[in-house]
Amino acid sequence: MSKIQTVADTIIAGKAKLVGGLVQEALDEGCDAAEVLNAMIDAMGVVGEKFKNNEIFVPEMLVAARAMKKGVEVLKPHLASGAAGSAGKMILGTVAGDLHDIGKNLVGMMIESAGFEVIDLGVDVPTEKFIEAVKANPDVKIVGLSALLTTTMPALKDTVAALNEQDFRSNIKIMVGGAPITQEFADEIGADAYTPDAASAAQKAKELAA
Ligand code: B1M
Repeated sequence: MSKIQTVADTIIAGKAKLVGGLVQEALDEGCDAAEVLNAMIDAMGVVGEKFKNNEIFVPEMLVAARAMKKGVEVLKPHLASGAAGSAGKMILGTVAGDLHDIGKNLVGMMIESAGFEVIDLGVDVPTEKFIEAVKANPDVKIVGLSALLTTTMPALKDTVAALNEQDFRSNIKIMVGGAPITQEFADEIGADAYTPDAASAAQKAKELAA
């Protein structure tokens, strides 16, 4: 079995203590960091499928998420390379009611490596906190919102609507993403951009801030 497959299987099994070492071994053997990351993302997809099929439950999803995070820690220096801050500032967060942060963290990491300073507000972020953060950072160029649940899509919509009403609106661009989000939904709620993954989010952020 390839080392990358072992990393993926270890994430699915939620063996957080082993993942860091295995990712390092994969890198030492010459595996490409992006390839390792993609296999890890696919592993979380497998975890999601197992959850949907009632083969595993929330605690198992949680340990898989912990394992994924341990692997990302080891990968981070190999993926992120840009000089933070030179492209501008971005505020990022997962919307109210939503605790998923692995995708958001990857988006933040890739956007940082595209040269942005990322102010990460975390998960379950209420609308007012996004607004306060923009007011506290008037030079911010982009606000990025992540939502992973169909049940938090309305919170995403409400946050975008509230941001759209602010005096600072013409100074910022709003980017949205997350598994249930589509370009159509982004257009409907008045966001400036939707991207399906972390790499395209970084590319889009550079375009929007140029
Ligand atoms: Co949850 N969960 N979860 N979960 N979870 C999903 C999302 C689910 C699809 C699983 C399933 O049923 N197949 C399902 C949602 C169904 C739906 O809404 N249609 C689900 C559910 C139901 C739930 C709970 C309701 C379960 C329960 O309690 N009964 C609960 C909700 C809690 C809450 O948020 N209030 C819950 C809880 C959890 C855990 C806490 C246990 C854990 C999260 C831990 C953490 O994040 N720290 C968890 C996990 C791990 C998952 C799955 C298995 C994996 C998510 C993940 O990290 N994926 C997930 C199944 C799946 O995704 N297939 C699932 C990997 C990550 C790299 O991908 O986050 O999609 P993703 O990010 C991508 C893109 O979406 C995009 O780029 C990223 C990287 O390429 N992207 C952006 C994300 N944000 C972006 C922002 C952008 C641009 C792109 O611009 C700003």
